Amino acid sequence: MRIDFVTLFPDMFAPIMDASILGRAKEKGLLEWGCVNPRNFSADKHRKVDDRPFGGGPGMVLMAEPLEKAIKSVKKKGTAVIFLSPQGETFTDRKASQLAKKKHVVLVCGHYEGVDERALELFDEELSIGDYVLTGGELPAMVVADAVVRKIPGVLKKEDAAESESFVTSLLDFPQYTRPRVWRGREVPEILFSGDHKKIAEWRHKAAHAATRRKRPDLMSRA
Ligand code: 4HQ
Repeated sequence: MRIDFVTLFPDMFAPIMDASILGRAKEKGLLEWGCVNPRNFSADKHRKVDDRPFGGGPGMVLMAEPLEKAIKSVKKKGTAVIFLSPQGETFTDRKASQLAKKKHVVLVCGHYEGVDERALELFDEELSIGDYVLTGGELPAMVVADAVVRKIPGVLKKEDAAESESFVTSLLDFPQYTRPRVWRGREVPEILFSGDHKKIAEWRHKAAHAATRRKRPDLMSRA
């Protein structure tokens, strides 16, 4: 997959996108990514990309023209163009699975008070990562990229296969334990030392149900 970020702050991306599992995905040839800066497509001699809102009010609005040119410079046949904003449909793990099937995704990061309303037609989808307001769309775009890239076959090790996970099974993860066997007087459940893999799987399934009922009952009532 290739991901292009349309952003006024391209320096924010490499520290996240080239580290850890995303970095390894790139090294393995499973991910390519790049940034395109609308400032490089500004018609203005001062490379202006924002202006004051018509009708007055605080802040600045991103102009449609440099955004359109930036998107057009990377868009191909079959590209999914996505705008990150609190006004979007909520991003979910299910949406991540859908996007993971795409060959090319463009994630457009807004700034300031938002973008000119007439630019919305440039996007296939508008997604929100949650009901809170951030300073820009860069972190949301990387959140989406992270959740999508880990779904690409070969990105995760076999052991933590993306399909067997929390949200896919619509349950929270079962509790995990590691050494030491006793910590501050608290013991690891005996069953985990039994060597009986069927019994352990049953116990984990029950524990996942109990945790979901207690912490996220809203997940249980879903499909
Ligand atoms: N912003 N989910 C404001 C977000 C956001 C979110 C991105 C801040 C867009 C204009 N994006 N800019 N929450 O808070 O996606």
